[in-house]
Amino acid sequence: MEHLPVRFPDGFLWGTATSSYQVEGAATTDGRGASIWDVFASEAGRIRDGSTGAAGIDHFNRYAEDVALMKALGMGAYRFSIAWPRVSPDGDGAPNPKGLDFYDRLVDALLAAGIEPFATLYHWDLPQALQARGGWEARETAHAFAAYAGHVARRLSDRVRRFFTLNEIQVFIDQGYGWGNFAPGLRLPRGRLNQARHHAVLAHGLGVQAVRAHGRSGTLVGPAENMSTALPAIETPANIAAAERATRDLNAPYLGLILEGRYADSWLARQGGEAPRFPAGDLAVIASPVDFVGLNIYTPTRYVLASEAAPGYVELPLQDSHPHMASEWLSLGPETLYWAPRHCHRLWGVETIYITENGTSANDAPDESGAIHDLDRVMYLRACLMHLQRATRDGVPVRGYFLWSLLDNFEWADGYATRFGIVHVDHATQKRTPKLSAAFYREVIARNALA
Ligand code: IFM
Repeated sequence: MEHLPVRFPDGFLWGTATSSYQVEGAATTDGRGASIWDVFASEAGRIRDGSTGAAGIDHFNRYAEDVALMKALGMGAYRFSIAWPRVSPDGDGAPNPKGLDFYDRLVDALLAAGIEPFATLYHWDLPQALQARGGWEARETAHAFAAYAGHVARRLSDRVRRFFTLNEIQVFIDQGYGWGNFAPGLRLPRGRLNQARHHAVLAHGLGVQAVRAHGRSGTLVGPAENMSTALPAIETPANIAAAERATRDLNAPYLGLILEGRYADSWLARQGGEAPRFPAGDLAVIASPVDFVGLNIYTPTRYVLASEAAPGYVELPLQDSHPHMASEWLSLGPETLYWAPRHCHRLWGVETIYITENGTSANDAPDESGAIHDLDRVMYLRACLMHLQRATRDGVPVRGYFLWSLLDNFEWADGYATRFGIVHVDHATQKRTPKLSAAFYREVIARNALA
């Protein structure tokens, strides 16, 4: 039988992603201020292995080595985030030029290596000084974010063409302000949580406007959200339509709000009088046109079947036997790489989509020779990329893919023991060793295909 490669469209962009607090370290260097994660992680019992991100994986000092690794793997792009407390140690006021210098150096190294920089403006490391003034519960935080975004755009947009605003609003609001397992560790009642979420989504809109106002002409900007995704349990037209409806409901206060410019009536009705309060102009700001949408995709949210009864679908619970990866929350469901971008395109007409994160944790350990054969990750990535390729084949406008993550790093409340990298990091020595999955990904990139 002829072996046909599973090809991606010409020009498809392949990269990896990281975030500032998870990799940089250098927590006080060059005037960096404290972030909510510095404070949260230093509190007893917050992080599973008792660690903090203070040292990260020393990317701040080892960025040149890390860029060389990317180049050796053939990456076309790198998605990193900028630490707000490096640029604005107190959250607002004049920018700290030394804090921005690090991103100058990183961007220059990337460009010299032929790797396109994609910068995320906020990946959860809110300046602690702003948390002291209410954090995302305070409307001023959204305006401080816009001022900071303007500083970054002014400094970097001569070399960085694409910016993402905030990473995964859903996660940092729900887990940081609702469940309390992420910084700042709050468990707010529903009304206050809705207000904090509204301010974060408002920050996205103000950030889009700031990047356009202060960036070079031609600078592009959009959100990076972990879109909750409903999958049709059986791929019939009726179930597919039901999955689209369910996905729209699931994302009502995030991507739905950003891309439709309104809170869905069904979502408002469910808030029982505790919907956010805001001035009339906010919705237009939030819906400022974006140039692309970034989707972080790990796990399916629901499987559904069509139903005659409202809301037009029924959710099917996962069976106890449903497989998951090393992180218990990461249920296997590689079809999400097909359905998430397809729903995003069909529901909201988005014409440029990047998969801004996808990857898995695995219990990786070097063997006696020092090699790391992370077969679980290779299996997971291969399955995900098969479904992503199906999306591109069906005309869904996905333009690039950023694997999470380049390197093992600080996995938030799980600490360093949970490993997401395709490059192993020895956390005692900071030694980097590419895993089998790095070799797998290098082949995918080189062929622009699953071999
Ligand atoms: O490590 C995180 C990242 O910071 C945000 N998205 C999910 C990843 C894996 O949990």
